[in-house]
Amino acid sequence: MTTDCMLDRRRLVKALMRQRGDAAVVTGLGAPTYDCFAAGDSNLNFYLWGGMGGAAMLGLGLALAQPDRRVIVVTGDGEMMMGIGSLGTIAAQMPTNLGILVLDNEMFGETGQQVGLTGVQSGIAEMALGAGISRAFTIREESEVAELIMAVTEGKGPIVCVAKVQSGKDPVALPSCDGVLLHHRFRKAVISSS
Ligand SMILES: Cc1ncc(C[n+]2csc(CCOP(=O)(O)OP(=O)(O)O)c2C)c(N)n1
Repeated sequence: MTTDCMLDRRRLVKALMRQRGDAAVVTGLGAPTYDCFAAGDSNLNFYLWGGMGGAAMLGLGLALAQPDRRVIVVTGDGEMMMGIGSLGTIAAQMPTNLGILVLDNEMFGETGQQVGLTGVQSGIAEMALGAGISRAFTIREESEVAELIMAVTEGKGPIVCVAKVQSGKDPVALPSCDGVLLHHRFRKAVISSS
């Protein structure tokens, strides 16, 4: 991890969740899922326990199916890098209601803190711009958090925001890992509030 990664991920995610309104939130596996659950459970949260690389694409499908609802993807740098090609598809589909937040700790926290590619040369916001996403940026300072939250929750999408966050030393907060339950309660919540 470089000294770039200073933001408190739990505080950032908690602040984001306070401003989510009735957004559907898809969480990438590992620490981003725990961060979102720790901020408060919701039937409108869809926690991914697997499917590494699929969070942004799942968000795209939801955003297209629910055009009047905000869809927020909260994921990690490792998860996003695994599905990096999805950004080209998202740019092509241009869902205006999709905001993607990448919590970038420059490592695979879940599996033992191996250095990830964003800790070497790669920049996810730059890759998003290259994929054709018109708004993508990276923040490193607390003073930029409010702008990031506004962009993820309300900005005209598709938007990719990257926050350089500290490695997770936070207490693990585990939502249910019953996939059937998570699927049904999310589907019911989305349908009943559309
Ligand atoms: C296809 C696949 N490869 C590898 C894994 C193992 N794995 C689970 S979480 C994870 C790292 C996730 O890193 P990141 O998205 O950056 O999240 P962090 O925990 O660092 O916040 C890895 C490699 C997996 N679950 N699936």
